[in-house]
Amino acid sequence: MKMMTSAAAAFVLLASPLCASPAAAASALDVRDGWVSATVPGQSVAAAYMTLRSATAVRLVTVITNVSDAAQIHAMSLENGVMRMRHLETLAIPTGQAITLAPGAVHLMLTGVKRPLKPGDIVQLEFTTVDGTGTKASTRVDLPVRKESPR
Ligand SMILES: [Cu+2]
Repeated sequence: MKMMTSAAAAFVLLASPLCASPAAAASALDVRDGWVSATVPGQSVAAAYMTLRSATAVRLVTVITNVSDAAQIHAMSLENGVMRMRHLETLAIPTGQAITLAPGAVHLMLTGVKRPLKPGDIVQLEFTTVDGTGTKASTRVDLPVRKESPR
């Protein structure tokens, strides 16, 4: 009887910090200042830029859109005086740190864009992240298209 009581007390102590943190809010990716570059006639690629934050450390693993066959995470680096794009499998988003995707830096590359994207269009993106425990979460955003040549 006494053991049951202490077990119950321990459960309450363990459970309360979990109850205090809303799981849904903690797993959601905060996407700000996002935009997608307009396509250049004859080209089927576009780039997406934004600032990403997360309340918990996560890795961005998948991005899908309603306008392209695929979306890849790309990094740009200067190699022997030439800017090169490198495909990243995942993008780490440490707790509370702003990760900025910008022209000339890390960006999302939309490939196989199905129709021309022009300023004023809206592109839906869905991000899938994985946290340290392997739990997946998805975040959906609508980003405006702006006039800018994809790199
Ligand atoms: Cu790229």
